[in-house]
Amino acid sequence: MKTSRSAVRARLAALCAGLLAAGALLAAQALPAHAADAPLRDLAAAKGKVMGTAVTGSKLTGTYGDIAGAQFSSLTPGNAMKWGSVEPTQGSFDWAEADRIVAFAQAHGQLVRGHTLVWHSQNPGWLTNGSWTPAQLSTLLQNHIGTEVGRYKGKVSVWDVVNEPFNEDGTYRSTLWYDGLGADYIASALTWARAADPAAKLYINDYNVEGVGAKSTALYNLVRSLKDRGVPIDGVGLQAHLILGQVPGTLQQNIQRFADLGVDVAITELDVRMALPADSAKLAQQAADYKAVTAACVAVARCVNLTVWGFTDSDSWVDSTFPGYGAATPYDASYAPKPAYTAIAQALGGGTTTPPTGACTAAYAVTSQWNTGFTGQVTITCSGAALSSWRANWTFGAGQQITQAWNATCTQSGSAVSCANASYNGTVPDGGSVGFGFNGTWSGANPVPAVTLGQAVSAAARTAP
Ligand code: G2I
Repeated sequence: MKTSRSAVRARLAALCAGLLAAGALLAAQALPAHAADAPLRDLAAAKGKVMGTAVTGSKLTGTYGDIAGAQFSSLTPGNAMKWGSVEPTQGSFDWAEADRIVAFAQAHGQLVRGHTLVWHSQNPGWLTNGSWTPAQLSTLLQNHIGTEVGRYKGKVSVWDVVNEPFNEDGTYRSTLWYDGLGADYIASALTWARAADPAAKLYINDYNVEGVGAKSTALYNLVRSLKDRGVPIDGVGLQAHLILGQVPGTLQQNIQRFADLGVDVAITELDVRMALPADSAKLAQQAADYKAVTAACVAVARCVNLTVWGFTDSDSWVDSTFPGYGAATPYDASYAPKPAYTAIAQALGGGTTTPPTGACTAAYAVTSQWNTGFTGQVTITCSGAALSSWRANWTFGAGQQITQAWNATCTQSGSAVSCANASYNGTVPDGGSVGFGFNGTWSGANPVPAVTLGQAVSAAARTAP
């Protein structure tokens, strides 16, 4: 795959150089388009699943942004939506990183899983250091949920409303909320979240609840009783922070029993940590572990979302929390996919077809330019490959703004542009090409961006939780 991709890149570089010399402005990037190389989000969509990752908003540029946008159909802010992040001082809010992640997701046709509204950790100091009556605590929590869920109404489609409510033995964890309000803080939080955005899916999320055991059974009993009482609960999140070689044998059975209660299930924070240094045997075991988790989700229709807790080893909580452990994610710290990546793809039905023979590429050209405006054209060409739908993404480097597009639906959020095929030009046959055009404004400079090509997310993948 690497050989073919670099060969294609070399051919494109030569092509670009020639065209630039001839005065045309062009940028292109190869997208190998055979099934083995389909992004995880497309493979997951074909199985009726959403493929997600936790992200850090400040990193969503360059290669990190390219991979986050191309491979995943759902983003979870790793920290940006936690109470301590959004309201560091009482009454004074900082939504910058959360907004950035939401805008990126919108520009890339992705869902956002909001994480998390009610937790014992990462709360602001003013909250944890205060002394509150139960009535005050209740009001604080209701306002927090109303403010945050309300702000992202219609933009965040799933919330981890309550995070980590249980101890390992299945008793309730002693927290600010449990100690002050009793176990019904959970029902209250869910009810307030439903009121703030009736369309959002509401989850309870915990760790060490992947297999059948005391803790997962406590969660199971809680969900059953909430449903019996008519409290709004749509799903459970199994975090799945796993240790190499320790995927619980009862994972699929456990997912199924929650599904049988009538709720959705999501694997919300998957990672598989190993003692460092990594070696090929450990990476192979890790691949088997990722494959087993993915397969268990694929096997249960109501397992709707598989999210990794960071996609690259350079952006994982593991290394600082478990000294001597790491390498827990599907891409290494230099963004090379690891065997775990291939394992996820295979468990989603990819990676089993003929090796690549060609690629589809997107070429960007400025076809005319005047004092404040310009006309651009993107041409998608396939050779030895074909597309049934497409999405061209780029980032403007100098404040350019699209004003109008034809033969594609374009959205621009900040500098990020994403253009999906129209209803009539999604198909690009082997040996064929399609194009779309747009008008934009520019000032000072109008540099040519690099265009990355992906397949359009299906309507089903966009709306599923
Ligand atoms: O701990 C792993 C995850 C367990 N489930 C709930 C998740 O919300 C949790 O995420 C992690 C984040 O990935 C870490 O990034 O939660 C940690 C805190 O419990 C996050 O770590 C914190 C560090 O402790 C802070 O020092 C740091 O300022 O990340 C902060 C932002 O980088």
